[in-house]
Amino acid sequence: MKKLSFLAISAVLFSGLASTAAAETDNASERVIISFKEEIDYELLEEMGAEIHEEFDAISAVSVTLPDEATVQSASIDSSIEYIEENSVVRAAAQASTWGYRSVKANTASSLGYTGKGVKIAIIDSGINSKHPDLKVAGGVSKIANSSAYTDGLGHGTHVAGVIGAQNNSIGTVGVAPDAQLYSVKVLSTKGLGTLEGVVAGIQWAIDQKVDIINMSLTTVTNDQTLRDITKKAYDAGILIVAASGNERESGLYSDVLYPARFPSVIAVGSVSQLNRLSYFSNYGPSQELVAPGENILSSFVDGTTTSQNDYAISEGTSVASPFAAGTFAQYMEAYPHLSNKQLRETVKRAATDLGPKGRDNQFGNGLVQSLETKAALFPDLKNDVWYSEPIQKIFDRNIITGLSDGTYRPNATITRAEAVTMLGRALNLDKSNTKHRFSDVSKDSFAAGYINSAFELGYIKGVTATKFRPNDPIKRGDMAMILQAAYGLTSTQQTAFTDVPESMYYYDAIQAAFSSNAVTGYKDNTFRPKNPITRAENAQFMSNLVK
Ligand SMILES: [Ca+2]
Ligand SMILES: [Ca+2]
Repeated sequence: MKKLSFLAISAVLFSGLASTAAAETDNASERVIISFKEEIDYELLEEMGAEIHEEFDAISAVSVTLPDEATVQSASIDSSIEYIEENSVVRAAAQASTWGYRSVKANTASSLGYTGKGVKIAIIDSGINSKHPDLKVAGGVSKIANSSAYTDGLGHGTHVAGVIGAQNNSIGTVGVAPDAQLYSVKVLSTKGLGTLEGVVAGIQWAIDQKVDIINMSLTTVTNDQTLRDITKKAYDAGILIVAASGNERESGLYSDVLYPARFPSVIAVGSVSQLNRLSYFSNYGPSQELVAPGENILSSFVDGTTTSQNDYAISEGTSVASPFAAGTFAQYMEAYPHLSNKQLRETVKRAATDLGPKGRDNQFGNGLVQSLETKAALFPDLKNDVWYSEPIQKIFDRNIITGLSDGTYRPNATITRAEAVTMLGRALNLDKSNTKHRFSDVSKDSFAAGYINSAFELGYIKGVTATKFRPNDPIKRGDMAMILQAAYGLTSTQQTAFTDVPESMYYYDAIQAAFSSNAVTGYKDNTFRPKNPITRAENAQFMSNLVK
């Protein structure tokens, strides 16, 4: 559908340009075509101050003049708008994005500024034609016998490279991560064949170069221990490894994806059509992790039989799907630079569009890869510019908190008593290797044991009994106030009448002291809710009020 509407718009542009382009050249305003996801939103157009020239009802698009570039930018991230195209002869006639590019929402991420900047991607393949005018190659190596150059004699690696990194210019196509640094690791010959040794050496080279992402649009049917070990080593080194699931579905021989995609350290990417159906050729099974566009994709190419450098070809295969995922990972890596490869893996799986049966399934894995649709906050599940944004950023910067293992922050989740003491311990630089164990229910190996021992020794915390701390219980707001009062020596200067904090309660003094020291806040209805578990966002706010 998207491709059809794109073609329709191109046609309109060609026929309409003669009468309009010449008339409006030296104008600060922007003449563009806006395509809406549903119906044309006239109210929004009026808000933007758009002057409407043509309406294309059949494809829910309009050609308009917008007051300025800033309006175009803000419109480009409006959720009701599918895409905006410049109404210019050069763009429409020249560089074209593929349906796959739009399908993974690379256009949205790109308009937000995520283009893979600063991310190093090794393409372990047949080489890359570094003379292609639409590609930039940062470096590379050949692990092919009798060939020291990492140029491409097959076209396969050059096609993969274009899906990830075709330059955003006036020619050819545009990649998902055009600003990523591409490394050509040549392990496949001009016949498309390679050896285990070559692939392993290529991965080793990528590890040594400290790349961020490895793309392997190659498969083998054998479970090689060396290949398993080297991919695990790369993964443990923090590299995201993305690989093609394989094109052997029709053979009926395999009940899962092929190798190396099948290894746990590798993200297996299957292929879907423009209708989001699993491609007839795409392997699938229990190891399928994601799917991406893999049919009818135009990308850069090199034909070994000619001397032409600016070739393009339409191709299909999980080899094409894998780089769509790799490029998308580069965007996420740019947006969330402090997330680990494992956290990014979980983040991208969560963001995928579920296809087929609800939830993860063997055909589509976690679904269709999707890039960012909004400007990234500190963690993927946080929003920008809300009450907790600053406090969480502040205590993150001071290493008091980290995200969870799946990359989220979960602002509304509760925290355990052990976690609360750990944050306090980090904030106050307590001795985390203190071995004066006090509580029988705090394991000596617990991440919090040292901090709990130190905090107890200093009189900041008490047990719930003489020997029990209940480290895994959620901590209540009243109890957190008690800890903060003790740890920061807070004293009460005035009394505030929270309707739910009677003087008779054990936490009365602590809440008064913490509140009059501006360490804690109550609710608008004049309650403090001392018995409620504190949320991670609330605790971040309390801690940020106290740390310098
Ligand atoms: Ca281009
Ligand atoms: Ca599903």
